[in-house]
Amino acid sequence: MAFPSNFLWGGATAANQCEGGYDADGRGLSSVDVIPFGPDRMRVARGTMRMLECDDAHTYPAHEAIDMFHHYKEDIALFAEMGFKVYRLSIAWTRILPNGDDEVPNEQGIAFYRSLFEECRKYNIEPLVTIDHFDTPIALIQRYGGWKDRRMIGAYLHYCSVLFEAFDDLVTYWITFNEINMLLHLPFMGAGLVFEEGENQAQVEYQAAHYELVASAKAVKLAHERMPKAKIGCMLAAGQYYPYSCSPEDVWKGFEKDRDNYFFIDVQARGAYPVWAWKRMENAGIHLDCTEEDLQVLKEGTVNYISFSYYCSRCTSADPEIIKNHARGNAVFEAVVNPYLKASDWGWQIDPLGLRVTLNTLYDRYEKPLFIVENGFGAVDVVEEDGSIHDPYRIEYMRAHIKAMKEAIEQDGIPLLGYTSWGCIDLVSASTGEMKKRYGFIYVDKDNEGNGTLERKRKDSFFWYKNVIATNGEEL
Ligand code: BGP
Repeated sequence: MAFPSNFLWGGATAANQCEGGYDADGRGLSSVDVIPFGPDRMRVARGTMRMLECDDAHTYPAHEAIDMFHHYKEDIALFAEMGFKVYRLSIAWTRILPNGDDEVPNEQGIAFYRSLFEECRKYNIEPLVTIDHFDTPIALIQRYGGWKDRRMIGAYLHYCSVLFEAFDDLVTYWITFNEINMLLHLPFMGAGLVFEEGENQAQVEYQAAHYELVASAKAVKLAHERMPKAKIGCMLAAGQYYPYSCSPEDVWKGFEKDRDNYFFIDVQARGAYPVWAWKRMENAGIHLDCTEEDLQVLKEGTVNYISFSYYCSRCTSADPEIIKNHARGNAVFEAVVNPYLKASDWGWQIDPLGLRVTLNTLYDRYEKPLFIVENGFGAVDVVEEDGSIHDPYRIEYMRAHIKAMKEAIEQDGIPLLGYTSWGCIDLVSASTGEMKKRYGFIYVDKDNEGNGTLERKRKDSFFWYKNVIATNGEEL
């Protein structure tokens, strides 16, 4: 048997993409609540358009999402029916601390998550909690400019200490920041950064990254002090860069691009900045506010495991002519179309072997247990007249990726803790804000315009995944 008997099969979501209830029970406004649907979405997410409150000219998909806030019992029962061993979710920072750093937490927010975790426990589902999934309280952006400011470390730590206190008895697995490298690609979404005219963007980004890394290390230390059994990890938006050709220039370009992403995990897993990063910052004129104490904290706060998302590999070239051939769906990560791969309707290229490459690269680099916490296929689904939903494309994608994962375990000896597919229930897309881009085993009746009954339905993939879990990955 390839998969260990305690392998954690399950699914993943994020608060802002599924909960809704954005102002319910005293919840405060967060960065993700003000990222609109439509043409301004990317400009806001990148921090080039300032939007710190909602206006009537835009719609905001996070406000209702799939209303898991009111449907969580039904949804967790469906996860249990599939046999989930683990459910990855994130906590909405402002449901706990409406202003980001309130001294007294919002009891209703705590009660909501306690009830949700208890519901998981009822079915022996292990909750895996992302502390910050693209989620910076608006009050802290207004006061501090988000992660531009060192004071964010204290606010985050306070938030962590509230969570550890409130949920210690119910949660063992934690992740400090979702896709921490996203900060370089979507700075507002990743770190609440809005750029002023003439601001040195790289300086701001690397400074914010430093504060997040210190905050992450402090959270790891705190978790271990407070909760001896806790396992706390980092999280990377992974996917290897392939050189478009075997020209040394292309190989070097791919190597450098990979490093830019691994940089964060290098710090979180090894406890220090890699030597090239200091040089790179020096050469780019970046002056980091970094104290001796920070360096010590980074050393002491290394993670227990490395979690990551994997949707596709990426491809790059040193040739400007090739670079023009931009892969549409990989737009967040600058990449060119790989001629050997097919793509989803959103242009995300499909590369199961790339998952094995990624697993091996990460293990070679860090020698820590790995956890795949996002993987999946965003597609348009059609509900047949009889209510059934046939999604063979999703099954095909997942079968190939789970097979690659199995090979990495069986043939390469990779220690893998678990697999949580992304958007196990349909939810709002992070990059486009659409409902139409569906990842779920469970269909949710809601469209891009916000219409629909929110009724949940099982897709074909629901029954397929249930059998995968029941056979511990033997039958794919
Ligand atoms: C990751 C995010 C998720 C999720 C996923 C799929 O970057 O961590 O929040 O949404 O990508 O992306 P999308 O929703 O854009 O299809």
